[in-house]
Amino acid sequence: MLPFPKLSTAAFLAVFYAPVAIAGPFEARSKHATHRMRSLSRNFEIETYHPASTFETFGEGVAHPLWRRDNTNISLQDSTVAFVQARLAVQPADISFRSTFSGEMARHAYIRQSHNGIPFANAVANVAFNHDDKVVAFGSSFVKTKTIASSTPSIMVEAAIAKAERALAGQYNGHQISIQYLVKSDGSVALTHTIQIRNESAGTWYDAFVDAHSGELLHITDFVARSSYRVLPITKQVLTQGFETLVDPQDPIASPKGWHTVGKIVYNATIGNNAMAFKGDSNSLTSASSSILNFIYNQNPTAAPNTAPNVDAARTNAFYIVNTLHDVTYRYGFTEAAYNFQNDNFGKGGLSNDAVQISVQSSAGLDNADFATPPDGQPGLMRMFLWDYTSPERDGSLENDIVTHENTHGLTNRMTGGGTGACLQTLEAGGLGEGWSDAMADWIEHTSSAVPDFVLGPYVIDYPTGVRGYRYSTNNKTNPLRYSSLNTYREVHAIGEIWANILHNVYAALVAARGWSPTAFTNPDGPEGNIVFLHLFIDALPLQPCNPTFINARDAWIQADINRYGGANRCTLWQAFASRGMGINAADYGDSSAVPAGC
Ligand SMILES: *[C@@H]1O[C@H](CO)[C@@H](O)[C@H](O)[C@H]1NC(C)=O
Ligand SMILES: *[C@@H]1O[C@H](CO)[C@@H](O)[C@H](O)[C@H]1NC(C)=O
Ligand SMILES: *[C@@H]1O[C@H](CO)[C@@H](O)[C@H](O)[C@H]1NC(C)=O
Ligand SMILES: *[C@@H]1O[C@H](CO)[C@@H](O)[C@H](O)[C@H]1NC(C)=O
Ligand SMILES: [Ca+2]
Ligand SMILES: [Zn+2]
Repeated sequence: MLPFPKLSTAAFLAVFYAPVAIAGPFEARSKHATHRMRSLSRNFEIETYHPASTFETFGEGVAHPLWRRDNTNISLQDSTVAFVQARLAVQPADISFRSTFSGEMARHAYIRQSHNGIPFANAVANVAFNHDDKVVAFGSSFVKTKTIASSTPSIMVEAAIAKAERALAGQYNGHQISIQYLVKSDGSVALTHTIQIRNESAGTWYDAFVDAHSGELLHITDFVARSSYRVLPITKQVLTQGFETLVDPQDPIASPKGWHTVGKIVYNATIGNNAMAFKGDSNSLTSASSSILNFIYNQNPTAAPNTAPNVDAARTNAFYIVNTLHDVTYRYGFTEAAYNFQNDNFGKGGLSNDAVQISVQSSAGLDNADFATPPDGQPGLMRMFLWDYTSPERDGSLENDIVTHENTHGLTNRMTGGGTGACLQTLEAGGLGEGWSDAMADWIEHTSSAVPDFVLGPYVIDYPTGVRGYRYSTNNKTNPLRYSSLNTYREVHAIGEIWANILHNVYAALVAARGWSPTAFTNPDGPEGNIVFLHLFIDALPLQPCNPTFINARDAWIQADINRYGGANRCTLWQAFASRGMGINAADYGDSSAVPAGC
């Protein structure tokens, strides 16, 4: 924590805002945090580059150059520009605003480096301010530019579209094309045409960055978060799920017009303001079974999932889960202004017309599911597949932890980096994404203060230990994963297991320290540990930098606790992180069990 200095602005700048290092080009260090190799087809791979982020958190906050004790009435934009200008020694003309939002505990500004008025795609920064208008977190991947391409394209956009469509085996989807700068790993800066390419039958959806001078495809953002589930030996286990009839499960605060109304229209089917659930195409919804808004379809476990009434039971369940998650996470801060998924935003900020589309029993795959998160204002797409480990097959839409896992990709991709859907792209950040998705499924299934081991996907593959390598557990023999396991893991779901298990232990520690609330879904104001956990989970997302590392993600939790609880859970959090190798000296995938002095 830095004290507030009583100095003139000029002196203050010199003393407290000595510019921090700006990320240089790729150096000889682990590439987890900066790169991702993607195989797009059998003979085409592309390695994407995201300049390393610096991330600092400031506890009770530091003053920015325009801060005045007697007047905190300065715009978020002005405060942000002043802080970043001082901190990074860049000019205001080098800064362009992407978006801002005010959460309960912090106000967030997301900016991009820019040159001649053209923003950079992969050099971004985020600044968070607390209620005193002091800076509490700063993440940046701004770069020192060396050679920078001319800002006037020499390749026409039509040629760039053709190149991107060919390379990515899809079609330009009509979304507005932009010109953006892109930092390459050698430090040079290219000018690009940025074009969305989709292939609906293949389930792909990219932003393609085509060099506007050479015509080369330089970079992609992959909007689809896929899940793959490891196969375990099949033994006998049947998970019988108890269906119940719930009446009015919607939360009137989070969904003021319920789950079936958009504008003045009340839909008599699995469609509404937050989500629509269909099979095949968007006309194939489940209609109400009797008078309006009754969806009573009794699943028949001995019949194939794609026969009546099982299709309707599946659409109804997926629709119910996605809406419930919308409502619960809304209470904890995933609101319209925080880039959530809704058709009508009721004038509360953010971009609308982006409710989640749920493709139930999608024929595009088997034994899996996925979720595409394009930027705020474009609908998320969840595709749920059938699983053929059993006969009849089982339906992922009827296993709530699979639906929850997928839907949480939408939460984390939208709330990290300001609604772009582009900030969990590195291997390490993608791994965190998988981890949060498992951790949310873990969180939402608790029905008491007990913290049993958690297993993901036992129903769909009909196997008691589910689809992951280990159960999530507080017992380090049951689950031996630690921060240093990142040294040997090379795949996003495997890396996600490390993070989800750390969060399982953070959850257990918070519940042990602060107890458990049975009303956490609709009352986020209690002091209990399960409520604290979900607040910190969600508050940390917008604090962390674009493409966070594990260390960044941990630091964002610690800062989120300072913002909301004045650091009351600091030692509990540090002890839990340290128990799995993420103590204060953890770095470069080397464990540390050290906690701060006094803990
Ligand atoms: C804060 O700024 C707003 C808009 O510029 C202005 O209307 C308001 O009077 C200001 N309040 C104070 C306390 O300066
Ligand atoms: C979309 O992908 C399928 C394979 O899944 C391929 O056959 C088709 O040609 C692709 N479409 C385009 C426009 O490239
Ligand atoms: C809703 O659908 C049900 C069953 O399909 C039907 O009986 C009912 O009349 C419909 N209600 C409205 C308002 O369309
Ligand atoms: C595993 O857990 C036990 C019991 O909590 C503890 O004593 C031991 O130090 C832990 N081992 C490691 C490697 O953290
Ligand atoms: Ca939105
Ligand atoms: Zn996933």
